Amino acid sequence: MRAVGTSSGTFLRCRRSKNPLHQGKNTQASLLFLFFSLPFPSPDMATKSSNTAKKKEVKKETKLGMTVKKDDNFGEWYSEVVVHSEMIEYYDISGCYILRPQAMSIWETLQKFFDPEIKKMGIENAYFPLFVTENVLQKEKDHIEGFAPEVAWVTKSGKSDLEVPIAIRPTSETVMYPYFAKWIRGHRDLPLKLNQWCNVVRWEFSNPTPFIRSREFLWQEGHTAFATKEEADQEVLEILELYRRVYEEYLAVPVIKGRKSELEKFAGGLYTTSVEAFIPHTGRGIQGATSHCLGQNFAKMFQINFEDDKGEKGMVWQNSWAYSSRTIGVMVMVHGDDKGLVLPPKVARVQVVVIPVPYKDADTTAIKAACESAVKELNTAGVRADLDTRENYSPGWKYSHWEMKGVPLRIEIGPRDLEKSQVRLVRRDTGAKVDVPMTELVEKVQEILMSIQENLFNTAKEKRDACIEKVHTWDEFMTALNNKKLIFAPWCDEKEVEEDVKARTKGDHGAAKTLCSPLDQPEITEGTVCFASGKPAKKWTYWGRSY
Ligand code: 87F
Repeated sequence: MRAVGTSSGTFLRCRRSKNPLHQGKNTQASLLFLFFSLPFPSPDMATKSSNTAKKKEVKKETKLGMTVKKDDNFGEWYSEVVVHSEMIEYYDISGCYILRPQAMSIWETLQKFFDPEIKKMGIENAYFPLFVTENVLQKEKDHIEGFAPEVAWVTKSGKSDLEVPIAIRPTSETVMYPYFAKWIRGHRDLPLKLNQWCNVVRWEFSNPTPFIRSREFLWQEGHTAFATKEEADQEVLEILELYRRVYEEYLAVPVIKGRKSELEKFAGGLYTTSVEAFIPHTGRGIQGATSHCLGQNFAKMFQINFEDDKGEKGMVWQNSWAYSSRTIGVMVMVHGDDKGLVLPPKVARVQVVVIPVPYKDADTTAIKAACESAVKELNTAGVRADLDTRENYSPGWKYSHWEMKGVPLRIEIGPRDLEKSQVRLVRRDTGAKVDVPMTELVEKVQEILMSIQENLFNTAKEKRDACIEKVHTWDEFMTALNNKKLIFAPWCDEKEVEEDVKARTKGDHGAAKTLCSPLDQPEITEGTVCFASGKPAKKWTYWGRSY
């Protein structure tokens, strides 16, 4: 990547990836786009055509955009879901994606939960620059070494080379910590607790996937400094609990809170905790978010010192923690089905879509009025309801359209409903239909939305739990791995043994590694040995292939 100049400033230009995987995705993206744009016009186009066409043409019920089944080809299914649900648009730089309102609104909902929670903990928002000099970036050599190939650089402004190349932040430790050193003098300056909402760039070369592995992504990164290790330890767990809530309470995705192995932890830190999700369809674990205790490693490097109340010099204890737009991808993978996206009501931009079902000679004006009043009533009660009044699409087409977009609940109102003063509610998660009296509309809708949120979590948990396999021996481990299980095994907690397991399981699908050792540990009974080394087991640990 290099910067190219225009009259208005510095731009980044990237060579197209030679990696066939990347090219494949782009080709696939354009095919998807073609497929989608030909037979099924977007809502905008639909409105325009309905305004201009003299004769209103009602489209026949055709099969909507989803062509691949989740069980048949998970990767292609995922690409279809994120595009057809209008969350993602592919972009002409491999690994970069447009987050459309449908995706951004989910990100904003998570932000609206997380931001006030960290503020209650005394954490303040700040914003540090996107760019970092080579000098500063390389300051913490050990930390940056393994990551160096992923750092993107700006080397030009207009036609001239920059005097020194400037990196784009892949994370902000080295950007922030020189200023932590400047701002922290005495114990009264502690704790210093900052967070920033921003984008970061990591020029990944392995299989880019929308939300899950993209070259630019959104995240929050928290960076805090304390006088004592105890305070830092406590915060690590408080943040981890917030991450659990993001996944479980909002995205309805079950996660395991745990500690990373020495091999898998952030090398620059003291220890790493994470929430880990699991994708049953691929049998892969996925790190959902991380909360690190950095110890005093960065304090040493950046000389972040302070004078305590007795006038003695000390070094700060630091943490850093982040969750990213990956959260959205995990949600899509866990809940989505053959009809498309399935959104938990708490994060759905539209929670309820109301669809008029006019029959030939029915009183369409009365049906429309009933629909409008239902939407109004729901909106007033705080339910995010929307009305699909488009006249050039059949009700059946609309059902599939909104199902593909993941809307949790659909309301149908037809002549017979009108006669009986009732509406029909159809759940996206189970497909269950129920007729309710109009007088109980708000109450019933609220009840069902809560039940959908709960059901999505419970179903996901049941499916995940059904994949967990407890093993004690190497043979059991290999069988479970080949059966795409989330493996739970007693382990000696030795780095060399994990390296050995990785080496022995290396193959086309990637090696198995530790996901985390759950904070909630079952007892290690007398005589329990490590499944891989036969040495005495020290902890129970989750293993598997991962994203
Ligand atoms: C890629 C390029 C350069 C991960 C990188 O997890 C540097 C890095 O430091 C890098 N990829 N990391 C580790 C990030 C650690 C840490 N940073 C703050 C977090 C939470 C938020």
